[in-house]
Amino acid sequence: DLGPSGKPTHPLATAPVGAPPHSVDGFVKEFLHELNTNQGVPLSLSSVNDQYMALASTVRNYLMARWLETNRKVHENKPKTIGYLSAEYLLGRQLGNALLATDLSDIAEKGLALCGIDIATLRAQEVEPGLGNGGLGRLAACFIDSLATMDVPCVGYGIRYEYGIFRQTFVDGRQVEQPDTWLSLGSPWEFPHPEASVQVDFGGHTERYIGEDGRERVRWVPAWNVLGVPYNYMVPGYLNGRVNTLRLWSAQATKAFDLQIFNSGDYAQAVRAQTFAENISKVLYPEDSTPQGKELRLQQQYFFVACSLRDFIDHSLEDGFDLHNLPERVTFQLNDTHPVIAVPELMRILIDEYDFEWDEAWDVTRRCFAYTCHTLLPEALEVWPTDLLGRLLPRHLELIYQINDHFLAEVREAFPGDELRAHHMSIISHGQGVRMAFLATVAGTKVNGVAELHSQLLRDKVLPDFSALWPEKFTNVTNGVTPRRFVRLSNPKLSELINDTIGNGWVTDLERLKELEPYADDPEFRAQFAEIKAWNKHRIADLLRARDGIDLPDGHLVDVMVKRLHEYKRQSLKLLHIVSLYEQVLSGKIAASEVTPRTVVFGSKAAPGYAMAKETIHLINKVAATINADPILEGRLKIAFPANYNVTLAEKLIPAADLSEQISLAGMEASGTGNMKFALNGALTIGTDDGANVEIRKLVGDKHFFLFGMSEPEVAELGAQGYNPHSYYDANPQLKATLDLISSGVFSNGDRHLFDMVVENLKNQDRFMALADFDSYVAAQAKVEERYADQDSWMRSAILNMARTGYFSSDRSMRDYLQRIWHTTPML
Ligand code: F55
Repeated sequence: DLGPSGKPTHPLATAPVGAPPHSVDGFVKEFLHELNTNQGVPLSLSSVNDQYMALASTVRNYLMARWLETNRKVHENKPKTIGYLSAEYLLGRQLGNALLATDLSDIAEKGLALCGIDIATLRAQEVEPGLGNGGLGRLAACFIDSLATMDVPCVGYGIRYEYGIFRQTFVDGRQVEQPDTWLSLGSPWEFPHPEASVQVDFGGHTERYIGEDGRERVRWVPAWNVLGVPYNYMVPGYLNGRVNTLRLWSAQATKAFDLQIFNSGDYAQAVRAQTFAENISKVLYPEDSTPQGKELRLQQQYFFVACSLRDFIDHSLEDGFDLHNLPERVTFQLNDTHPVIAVPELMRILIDEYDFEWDEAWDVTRRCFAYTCHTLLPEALEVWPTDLLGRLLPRHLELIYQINDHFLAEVREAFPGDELRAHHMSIISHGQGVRMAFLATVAGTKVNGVAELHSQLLRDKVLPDFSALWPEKFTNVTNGVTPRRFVRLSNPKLSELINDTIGNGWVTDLERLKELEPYADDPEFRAQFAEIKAWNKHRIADLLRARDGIDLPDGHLVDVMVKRLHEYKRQSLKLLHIVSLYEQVLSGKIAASEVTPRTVVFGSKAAPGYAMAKETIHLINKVAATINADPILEGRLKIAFPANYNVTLAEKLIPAADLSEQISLAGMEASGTGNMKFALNGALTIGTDDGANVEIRKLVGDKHFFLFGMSEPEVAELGAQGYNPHSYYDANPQLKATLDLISSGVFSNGDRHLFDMVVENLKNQDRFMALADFDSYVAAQAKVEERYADQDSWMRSAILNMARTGYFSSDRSMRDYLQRIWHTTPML
C-alpha cells in the first residue's frame, strides 16, 4: 500500500497519536514506565538524575502528539515559514516550560509526591543549555517561544555547541572560566537524526567550464568536508497544541574523509582528522561584542548556515516547490551578521546547482532574507579578511565580489559621479575585508534595529548611505521578552495575584496588564503585591545562601545590575556610587544610619579575553569583601556578586528586585531586554535615555522612572568637543575622593596599584563617559532613596511599572515582524 509520496502507509501510521491521560494516576503510571523502560531502574533504586530524566521524558511524551500533528499540518498546508538563523539560543531550563505548555505542573507535582519525590529537587537537576552569550541569544529563545504560542510556522536553526557559555567561578575575586559540560548527564530534550545528516564542504578552489547549454559555469572543488547532524528540540506553544522545531547542527567527520586516511595506514592521523571535524561545533565563542576573526568561527557560521539552507531547500523540493517561488515559502531572518554567509550560499546553490541566471538568483535571494542588527559599537561589526574567506570558501568570495560589483553599479546609477560614496559603501573594504553588515543590508528585504532609538541611530549613523539609497528598507522592531518564562514561570505568586484580579488572559495578551492600573490605588492590592515582593526576596536569599554562601539581609532595597560585563554598560559607574556611599560614611560626611539599607546584586560574565572587564569583576569582588565586612556600615550596605549568572538565576533574581540598573552610556545599548523583565516584575528603573529604556519611560511615565545622565545628542556633542574625564575628577571633590579611595589600598590590602588599570582608565580615557554622568547618577540614586522611604508610593509605582509595560511582550515583537518584515499572517 503506497501513499502519495510513494512511501508505504498503514491506516495506523497516519492516525494521530493519542496523548497520555491527563490525570495524576495516569501521570504516575507514565512516569514509572519511563523510569523502568528508559532509565532501566525501579523507583526504589533510582537516582535523582534517573527521576529527572524519567520526568522529562514523561512530559515530552505529552508534547509528542502535538509535535507530530504540527508537522503533519505543515506538510499538508505548506505554509510560509520563518527560518530563524541564529548562532545562539540561550534557552534556559526546559522542564518548567514544558510542564507549563502541557498544563501538567500540578499533576506532576502531585504524582511525584505520591512517589515520595519533591518536584523542586528534580527541577534543580536540570542543567540549562547555555548556547548563547547574552541578550542576542536570549532574544532568539523568546522569539521562537512567541512564534509557537502564536501558531506561526517557524524553524529555528543554530549550532548544538558541545560546550555552551563557560561556567564562571571566582578565585580570589578573579573570574576563572570552567567548561560548561551541559551534556555530561545526557539531555532528554534532544532528538538526534543522524540519518538526515548534511554534508558541508570547505576549502579548495573553483574551476570554470562550459555547460551542456554552452554557457560558462563555475564548479567549486572543495578540499574537505564535514557532516552536520541535526538535533531537533521541541518548541511548545503555550497551551495551544502547537510544537515548532528548533534544529541545532552538530559537526561530525564524514565517512569518506576518514576512510581515505584510515586506508593510508595512519590511524592516529585519521583519529585526529575526526577531532578536527568535530571541533566545529565544540564550543561557543564567549565574546559578546568584539567578534574574534578566527577561522574556526567562520567555519561555525558557514557550517550551520549551509546545513540549514540545504535542509530547508530539500524539504521544499520534496514538497514540490519551485525554487523560483522560495520567497513565498520562507523568510530567513538573520540574527545579526553571524549567519550572513547564507547570502552567497543561497546564490551558490541557485546558480551552481540549479542553473539560475544571476538576475533570477539575486531576485530570489534578496526576497528571502531580512537582517536584524543588534549593535552600534563599531568594533562589534563583523569584518572577515578576504584571504581567510577566500581560503575557506573560495566560491563564496567570488560571489561576494560579484554581488558588490552589481551593487556598486546601482549606487553609481543613483548617485552619478559620487565615487567617494561608492567607496564608502563597498561591501569589500580595502585593507579590512568583507563587511558583513553591508552584505546583509544589500541583500536583506528589510533591515531592522531593536528599539526606536537604535533603529534611528542605525539609519543616521551606522548605515546613512544605505538609508539614503533605500529609505524604505529600514524599519524598527522593538525587542520583547516572553511573559511565559519571565513572569508566569519565574514569578508564580505574582501570576496568581494577577490571575485572581484580571483572569489569566494576560499570559498570551500582555497588554491586558493595563487592567491592573486602577489597583495601584487599592491598599489591599498594594499590600498583597508588597508581600509577594518580600516572598521573592526570601526565595532568592535562600538560594544565594545555599548556592554561594551569600547573605541577603531582610528589609533591604534590592538593587540589581545583571548583564554581560562591558565598559559601555558601565558596571564601574554603579561601583563608583557604592564606593562613594562608603567613602562618605568613612569620612564622616554622613552617618551610617542615613544610608538606606540596600543590597546591590551584580551578575555578570566577562569575555575571557577582555582584560578591562575582568579587572572590573575583580574590583567589584574586592570592594564587596571590604564593604560587607566593615561594621562601620552597620550592615546597611551589602554587595552580592553570585558567580555564573545565567537564565536559571535570572528567573529567581529578577522577581526579587526593587531597582533595575540600566545605566549604559546613551547611544550604546541597542535595546536591552533585562530592563523589560525587571519592569514587568515590578521593579523601578534607574536608567539613561538609551535603547528600550526610552520606550519604557514613555510608557510608565517620568514619575515612575529614575532618569539620569546625558542624552545621546549630548554625548555626541561632548565627544565632538573632546571629552576630558580628568577635568571631572579635578572639579568634583566627591568623585575624586571616591576614585582616590579605590587607589588608597583599602580594597586591596594596602596595594595602591592593584586597580590601576580600571582607575587610570576612568581618569584618563573613560571612553563611555562614566565620570561625566557620575553626579547625575548619584543625584538620581538619592531620589531613589527618598522614594523608597515611602513604601506606599514605591509599591504604587512598582505596580504601575508592571501594568504599563505589557507592550514589551515578545508576542508583540513577533506581530511587528510579521507585519513589517515577513508579510505573513499567523496560519496553521
Ligand atoms: C554575540 C557575539 C558577537 Cl560576535 C557579537 C555580539 C554578540 C551578542 O551577544 N550581542 C548581544 O547580545 N547584543 C544585544 O542584543 C540584545 C537583543 O537585541 C539587545 O537588547 C542588546 O542591547 C544588545 O547588546
